[in-house]
Amino acid sequence: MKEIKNNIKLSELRINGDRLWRSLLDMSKIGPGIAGGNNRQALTDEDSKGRHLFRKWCEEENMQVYVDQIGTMFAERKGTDPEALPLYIGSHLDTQPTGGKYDGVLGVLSSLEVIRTLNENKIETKRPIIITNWTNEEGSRFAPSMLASAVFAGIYSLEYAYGLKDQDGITLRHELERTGWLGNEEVGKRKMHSYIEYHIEQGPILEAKNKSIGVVTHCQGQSWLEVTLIGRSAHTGSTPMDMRINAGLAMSRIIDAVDIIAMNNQPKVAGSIGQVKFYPNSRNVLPNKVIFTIDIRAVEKDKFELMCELIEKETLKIAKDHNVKCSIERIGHYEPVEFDKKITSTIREVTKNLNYDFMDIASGAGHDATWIAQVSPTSMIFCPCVNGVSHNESEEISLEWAEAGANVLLHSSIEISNK
Ligand code: HGY
Ligand code: MN
Ligand code: MN
Repeated sequence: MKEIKNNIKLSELRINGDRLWRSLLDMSKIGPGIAGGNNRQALTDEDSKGRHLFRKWCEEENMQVYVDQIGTMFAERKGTDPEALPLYIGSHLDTQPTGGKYDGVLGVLSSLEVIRTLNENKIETKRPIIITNWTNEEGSRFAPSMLASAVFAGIYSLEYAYGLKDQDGITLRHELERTGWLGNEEVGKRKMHSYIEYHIEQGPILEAKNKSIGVVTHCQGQSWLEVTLIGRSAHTGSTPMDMRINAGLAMSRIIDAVDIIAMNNQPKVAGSIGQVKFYPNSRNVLPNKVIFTIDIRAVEKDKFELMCELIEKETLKIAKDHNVKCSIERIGHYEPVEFDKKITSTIREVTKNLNYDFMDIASGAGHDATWIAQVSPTSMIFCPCVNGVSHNESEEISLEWAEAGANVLLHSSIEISNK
């Protein structure tokens, strides 16, 4: 086995956990939330500051940083064979409005830690290794989520993405220009050998089973249905109960129905509503319009299709029963994904060689890897998170967990970039 500096064997090489932890904490100081987490929504000034810090760190590692037309960042470490297709590793730096410090960020900064470790040990790889920061993964400011990776995979056009608006009516394109992250590289022109994304599990399974590593074999499907109900504005005091056209009430019945359908189709399905808008949103006016998004998830294809069908049917029925007009627009959708078996087995073998406890797992959350799997052999590595909490400012992981996953990413990267 190759000897490297201080005569340690390549197999004994490990990342520097303290350095990774310092980078995570330094990044978390940008766009702080109100309760210890982060609010660095896509293409805000805070997101831009985080991107500049990431670019500075990459340039300190002599990486060339490229930016494409949707703002995705690609930091390249050259390989010995410039003709070899690169290995891509990475995730996203944008956060939810009440996000944690690790969702997405752990994957990007662990990828940087892999490069730092290779550089300080003067380890060359055949393939270039490219760290990626995908724009607008969260979809909280601009829906749908995982937007840039979807455009990269040819799912959505760049024009469609440019025209997406946030809740203040500001377009994604405007924000790319305003923050200076409108790159000139054509989106999706890059060819990949493979892509690995390291991410927190965002669920309770690994911690409950006392496993340090999740070898991610699948990602559940996700569908976002934006529902608009039209009722009639009326006085909440003087309008008799039996004379109301109450869009708010119909919405509450639909929210309940979504939960019942999901509970009746367990296991491995989820149905939720996270965003609701009332118009005119006045305390003593019945809403004339409500807009809300139903988030549907399932691991298995047939259950996913069934959930989407049942929920859409029940939504239309409840609206009719309440005499409110209803329109449903699918604003985000991807089928359940099985990740590449070869990449997944490399991750599993590396994990075994590093003696970490692991289990195979399906991802409950969506990730950029879900779309990149359409255009390149792709897989994921998970680490546990405390009580499975995520999309919450109290999201927490341990240094040991972070380190274990980053070591699996390091050795998977060495393995694959030398194949
Ligand atoms: O919605 C998700 O699963 C991810 O956070 N984009
Ligand atoms: Mn994420
Ligand atoms: Mn997220």
